[in-house]
Amino acid sequence: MKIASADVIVCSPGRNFVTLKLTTDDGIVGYGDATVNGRELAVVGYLREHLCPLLVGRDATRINDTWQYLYRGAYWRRGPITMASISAVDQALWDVNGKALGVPVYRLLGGQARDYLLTYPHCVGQTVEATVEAAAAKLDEGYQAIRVQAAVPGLATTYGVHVSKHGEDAAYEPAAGSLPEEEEWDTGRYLDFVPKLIKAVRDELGYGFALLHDSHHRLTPIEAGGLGKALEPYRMFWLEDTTPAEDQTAFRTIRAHTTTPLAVGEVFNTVWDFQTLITERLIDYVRMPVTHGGGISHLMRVLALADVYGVRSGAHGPSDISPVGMAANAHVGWVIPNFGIQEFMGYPELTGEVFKPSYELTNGLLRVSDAPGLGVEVDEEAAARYPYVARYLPVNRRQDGSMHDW
Ligand code: KDG
Ligand code: MG
Repeated sequence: MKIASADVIVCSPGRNFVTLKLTTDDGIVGYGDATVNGRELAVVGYLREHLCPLLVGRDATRINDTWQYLYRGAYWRRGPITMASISAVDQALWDVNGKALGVPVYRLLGGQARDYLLTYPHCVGQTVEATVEAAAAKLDEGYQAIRVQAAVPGLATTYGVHVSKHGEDAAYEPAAGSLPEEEEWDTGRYLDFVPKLIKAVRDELGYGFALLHDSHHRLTPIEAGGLGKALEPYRMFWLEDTTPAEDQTAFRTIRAHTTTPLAVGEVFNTVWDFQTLITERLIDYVRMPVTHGGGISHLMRVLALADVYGVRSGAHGPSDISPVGMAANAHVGWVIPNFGIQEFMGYPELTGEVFKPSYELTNGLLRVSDAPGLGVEVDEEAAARYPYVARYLPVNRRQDGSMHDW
């Protein structure tokens, strides 16, 4: 079975997605998600110009060898663009091989290890009261885990609580237009506010569910340690991305100050980004998703290392990872021993016109289907109706006008 063609589909059904389509000489089609929010066309260029020509004619059954060829064969390797591109190839090859054998990908990865995947949605509000209400509504729907974010008083904007045409939780839907939106940041106001928010959620709704919060890379290590300590009474499931993620040693300081569980890695893309964090037991959850982490093959390796150190999975699952990438996350979660939780933010309605996943989400529990491959159909005619829209993610400034991490 050889790869006969490699094509890239770029579409914007509610938001931008980049999808690699591989077709074999016997007509089997496999898909892989390569969406990097706000930098989509850089991945398209990497795929079209540099990877697709290498793929045509290759043996589609040699998934590991192709991965090594693309990774070791790239002298300028790693980074989100390269690793999302390699990931798309890897996902598409697993999809092809599952379809060729008539089995779901999870069967090829070792088989089912659990009956469902615990997921968490986003609960947001402009006030603490509105956020508690949003959280209560999700718990009423049957969710057992929720992430809460609320507007920080005194700031014009807060990460995670934008109001947009797709609803309140659209922080990750970049603004269409020529320049990034500018958000406002003040660490003091944030640190004063978050313990009050989390306390209100526990006081009003109790402790019978997993509670998560995302700091989105904005604190220093000592600030993060202090926040973790302040949140200890509220038994968080995790505190996410407290500090800028490129500094692994920051977690030594954070860990020394708090027992609140820590999650990191949604912007990571290789096992090397986790080496210190995992082997020194500095984190509790690996946030790297299939789409940005070199594919199913590479994420499985990272999670195998994590398992040795008692670290569990918690894959990134915002709406800027397509349903193909979400399905790939789910197949991995279905088979590994150290699954923790899966983020499932949800999609704009239009996305469903293009991507038809067969996984099912019921009462916050995600189940993969027995459809061959990854189990996601892509309607290419529908995709053509929604062309790419140039969009940036926001940037972040402190109140004195200087730049801060977004
Ligand atoms: O594109 C950026 C988003 O995916 C990111 O901001 C979402 O932090 C995020 C999360 O935890 O879902
Ligand atoms: Mg996050």
